[in-house]
Amino acid sequence: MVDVSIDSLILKLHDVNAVKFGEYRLKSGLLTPIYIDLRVLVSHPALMNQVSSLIYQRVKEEKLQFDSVCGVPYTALPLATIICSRHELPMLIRRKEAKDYGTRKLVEGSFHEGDTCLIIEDTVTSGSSILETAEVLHKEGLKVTDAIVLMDRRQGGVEMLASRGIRLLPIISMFKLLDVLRAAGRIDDQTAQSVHKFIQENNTFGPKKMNGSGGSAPKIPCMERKRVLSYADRAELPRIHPLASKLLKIVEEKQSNLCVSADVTSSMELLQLAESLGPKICMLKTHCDILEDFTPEFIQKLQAVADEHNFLIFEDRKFADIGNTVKQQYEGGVFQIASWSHIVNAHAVPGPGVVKGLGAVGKPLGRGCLLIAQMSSQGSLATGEYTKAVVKMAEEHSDFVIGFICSSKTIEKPEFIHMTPGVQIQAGGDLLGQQYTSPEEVIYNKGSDVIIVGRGILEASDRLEAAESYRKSGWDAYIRRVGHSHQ
Ligand code: 5BU
Repeated sequence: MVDVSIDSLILKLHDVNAVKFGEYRLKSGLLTPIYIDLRVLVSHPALMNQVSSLIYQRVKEEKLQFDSVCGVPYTALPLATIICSRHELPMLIRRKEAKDYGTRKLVEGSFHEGDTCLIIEDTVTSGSSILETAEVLHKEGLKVTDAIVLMDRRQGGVEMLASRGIRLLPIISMFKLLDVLRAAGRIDDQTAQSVHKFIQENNTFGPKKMNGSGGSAPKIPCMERKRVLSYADRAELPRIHPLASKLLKIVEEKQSNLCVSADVTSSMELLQLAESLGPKICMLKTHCDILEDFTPEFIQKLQAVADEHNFLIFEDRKFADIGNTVKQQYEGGVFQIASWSHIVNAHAVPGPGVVKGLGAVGKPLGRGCLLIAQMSSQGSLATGEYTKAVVKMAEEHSDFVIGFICSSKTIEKPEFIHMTPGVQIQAGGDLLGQQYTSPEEVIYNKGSDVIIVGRGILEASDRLEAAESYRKSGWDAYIRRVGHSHQ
């Protein structure tokens, strides 16, 4: 329901030229292939109303608590006015310059010290305009905890504001915009790809790239104190494995660090799961040997769904034999895993031969491997010195090993991906030793990158709704982690 109206809004924004494609020069001098100018909205009252309704809907969905609303001048001012007038909410106006007579106030309207003010904005690139408004409000003794934006260009604004204690809630992301316009035939694949590339190469939050393409916004001083890199920054690290980079880009783009463990026994059900949960996940994990009806045709269909929804496939095969045997198990047999699974995992128990054997098959195909450094099950023997030895083995084979299955971050090298199973929002476990930790704990406290969730989603009465709630918990925890590391 919400998505439908967002899709139609995106098309209308394109109709009225609020979104333009071509070559535009930004204030910073940088050339951008997409230009978003929502100032034209004021000439389209029906659109103004639709946007205001969507913003207010978000306020309700998130159950936001605040005492007043402030629109960032100027474009968001009329939007804030419509929302406040319709719903009888007190509004504040931030002046751009203090007037030179009378009270010299920078914020107009009545408020008390300690009040919370919700910020509304039309477009965010780096987040600096929201931050400026928040700082003016802070000086007057007001608190700002949340901001809603109509269009998020996905260039680091969410992360930068999180680092300043402000949660940014976007209505439309750049990637959604591109998807809808492409699906409607408004732009071709090449245009969509060039904008994707531009966005990914011009993240304004984080270390600047050597080529100087640092984005369009003023630099925020706190960037230099950064400890946790964003997914987007890690994707660009010079020594990162291409598959790890691809995964991190997917995570960033879909705002999802959720891997669903599709532990079902029918290939039809697995395909339905992949199709319906595809938009919510960065990866789908399989156990192909529990399927009762595995066929090469099923695999072809699964690959098509993975392409359509842009997620990776991870066969949780847990190889654990001598190199020569795992090589055959990976490449051949009924399953021919190497031909379709982007990622596989292995136990380090046999020694480095297991990685070498798998690598002989996987490396030429561009595949990646995760080593099992820790397990989620009770009484697991993969702890302490064993875990350390696994990490060392990974470091020595980083041309094929892209990361770990683990319960918490095992190494401070941002090129490695940490993925954690045994995740449920409810605490507890099962009768066979599985132990569950929450997405918040795994991502925020344990420093892992991806949550792997099976029954938490599969056993829910509404799997799609459950997947969305895991996606959101995992993503919010990441935003908090990146944010706190900058304070
Ligand atoms: P669950 O339904 O969320 O408990 O499923 C967890 C999945 O992750 C399941 O497929 C396990 O085989 C897999 N798993 C795990 O739970 N713990 C581990 O340490 C490893 C894999 Br390795």
